[in-house]
Amino acid sequence: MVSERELAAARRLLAAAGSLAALTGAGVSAESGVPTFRGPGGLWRNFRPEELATPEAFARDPRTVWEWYLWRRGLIAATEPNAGHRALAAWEQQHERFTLITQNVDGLHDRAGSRRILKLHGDLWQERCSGCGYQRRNRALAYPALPPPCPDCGAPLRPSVVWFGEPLPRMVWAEAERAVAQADLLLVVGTAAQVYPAAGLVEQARCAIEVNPASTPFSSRVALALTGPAGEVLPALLTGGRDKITTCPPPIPTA
Ligand code: BV8
Ligand code: ZN
Repeated sequence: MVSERELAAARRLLAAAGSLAALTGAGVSAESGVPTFRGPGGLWRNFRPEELATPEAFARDPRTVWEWYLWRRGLIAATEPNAGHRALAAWEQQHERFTLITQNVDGLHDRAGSRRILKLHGDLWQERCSGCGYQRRNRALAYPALPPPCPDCGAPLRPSVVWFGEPLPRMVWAEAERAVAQADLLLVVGTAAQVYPAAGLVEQARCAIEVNPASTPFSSRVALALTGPAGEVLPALLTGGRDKITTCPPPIPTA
């Protein structure tokens, strides 16, 4: 659990930060009921990432890959954003200099009201053609045939997410690196910090606070590791506190 003393220290760092960025992972959606990737009962539990979240898997068996994504869409459609998503959306409304960067493809930050979101790994509710440039937003939970054909050229449509071995969207990645470089403080929320290059943003942060019930490779290197669930810690942290200002400890040493 997070102590009041740790929360007060985190609020002081937050109050001292002129600009803030947040990097979220699957853990921020855990309290909404969306399984994480690596946790108990996680999405990867029954599959290996290489089996489904790669272009090779899609080329080999597009039907199975689509079935997995449609199953995830159905699961996510039945959930709601939680207090952690809403706290980040509320912070964005009150602070100009705030950038939300997410590894998640579930769309729960959008549904919580966040507007300025850098989606590093794409969006489960977006589809694009593997042949031409066609793309669309779609909330379909089922299709008459899998993979769905592109309405323009007939080639298979794919979920517009970034698979392993695929590059992140260049502009989004550049904006995320710039946001972290300009941020006085980075909130690292609900990520095991195992997937790169996203996890590398934590190393680039001047000062970071981690929110996670478990430890990660960065827990010993951030300014503060708040050991608790995002749905509780973020509202407590982002409601603000008027403690005296402090400065952040020295930058995170690279590994
Ligand atoms: C790239 C979209 C280069 C799809 C995802 C060989 C070849 C190429 C690259 C590599 C390679 N070997 C390694 C790499 C790099 C690879 C990588 O990092 N692999 C890892 C596994 C080692 N990365 C890539 O391939 C990336 N691309 O490098 O391209 C390139 C460049 C130019 C040209 C060509 C190629 C692409 C990576 C993106 C993969 N796509 N998602 C989909 O969703 O299906 S990744 C996937 O993992 C999700 O996006 C997820 O968000 C992300 C990270 O996982 P986490 O979010 O951290 O989730 P996890 O379950 O792991 O952890 C949850 C955490 O929450 C835990 O810590 C838990 O304690 C915590 N938690 C639980 N409950 C709560 C909580 N926290 C707070 N509150 C709670 N209540
Ligand atoms: Zn097409």
